Amino acid sequence: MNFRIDSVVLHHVRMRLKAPFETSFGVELDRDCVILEVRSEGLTGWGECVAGSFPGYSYETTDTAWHILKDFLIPAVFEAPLASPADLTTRYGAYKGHPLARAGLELALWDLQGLASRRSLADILGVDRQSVPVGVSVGIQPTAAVLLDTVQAYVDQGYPRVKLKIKPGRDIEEVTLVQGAFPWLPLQVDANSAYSLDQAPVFEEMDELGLLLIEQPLGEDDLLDHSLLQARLRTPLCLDESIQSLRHARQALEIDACRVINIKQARVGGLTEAIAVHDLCLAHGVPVWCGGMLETGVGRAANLALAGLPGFQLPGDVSASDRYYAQDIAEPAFHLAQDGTIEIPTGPGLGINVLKDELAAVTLRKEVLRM
Ligand code: SMG
Ligand code: MG
Repeated sequence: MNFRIDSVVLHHVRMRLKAPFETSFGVELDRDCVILEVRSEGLTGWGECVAGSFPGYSYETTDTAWHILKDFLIPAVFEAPLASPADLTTRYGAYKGHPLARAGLELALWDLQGLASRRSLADILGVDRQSVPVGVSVGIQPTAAVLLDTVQAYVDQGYPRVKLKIKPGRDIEEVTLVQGAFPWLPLQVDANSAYSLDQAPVFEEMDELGLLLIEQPLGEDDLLDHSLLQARLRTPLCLDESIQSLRHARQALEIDACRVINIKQARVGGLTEAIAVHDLCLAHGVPVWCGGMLETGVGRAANLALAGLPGFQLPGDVSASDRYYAQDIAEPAFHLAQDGTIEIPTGPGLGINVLKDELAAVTLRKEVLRM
């Protein structure tokens, strides 16, 4: 199959979150991202680049991604037809970094491939599940009372596992509080790299709480320190920011820097690399789960399909659409079922329909790039 890419429309969107989302690196009230509309021979594929408004989670921002897409990656796809989404890796050639920008464009090509072949993304990936178990990620809350109310509300909605965001000074006490109130609830924490190895005693104390996992406690470039920390704990460490490629995953497993991996297709530069990380972990018996970047319905559809692969053994941060936005830019909305799962879309490609009016309503700037 050959794709000749005729044009790409970039949309910088800003969507108001239902509630502010606070992590160790800052608070987000709005979610910025770039929506990509890629036209190829009468078909339109959609992608989402999850780089946000400030370099908190990643060095990439919506503006850097826009620049990289417009000036380098998109011109590279205009050069000649592509045989498959995986072809992008060679097409990008010597360009370094910017995985979030790459992944956004790659996603639109997967959508196109599905549309052209009338197959769902899940089907193309060889997924045989109909739905995937999900959890919810709870940001740092203003007070203990609000934290308990927030968790209660998600539990009432049926989320079977909760992730708590932590940072120095806002950790053990809050986790203990939630655990005391919901002793049966599977809990995990995410520090977004806010600690250093000399704070290991915090995690040794946390080790007693029987958490599912501790996500990204140390720096993104601290693989070695994660392995030193893991050696002091029974609770599995899970890496997020540190794993930006298959090579990182292999090296992390080799030095026991983590025992679980959070896979985000965006963070590793696209679905192709995400599948490679999944396959490596599956071969090593290392459980993975699907991370989230507060995606719109576009990115969420891809996450649901990816999370259907057999190595995804833990609930993902792929919550229902109504966890995030009052009005999404794509339909259908994804709903939490009574058994704590969300259905994987079955329509061709991503299986979604982008709502042009809703998209226009949240678009700050738009640019059409032609071959
Ligand atoms: O999409 O539900 C979601 C958010 C999940 O906590 C979440 N993501 O480090 O894992 C993580 C954070 C990054 C969010 S930055 C916008
Ligand atoms: Mg994380």
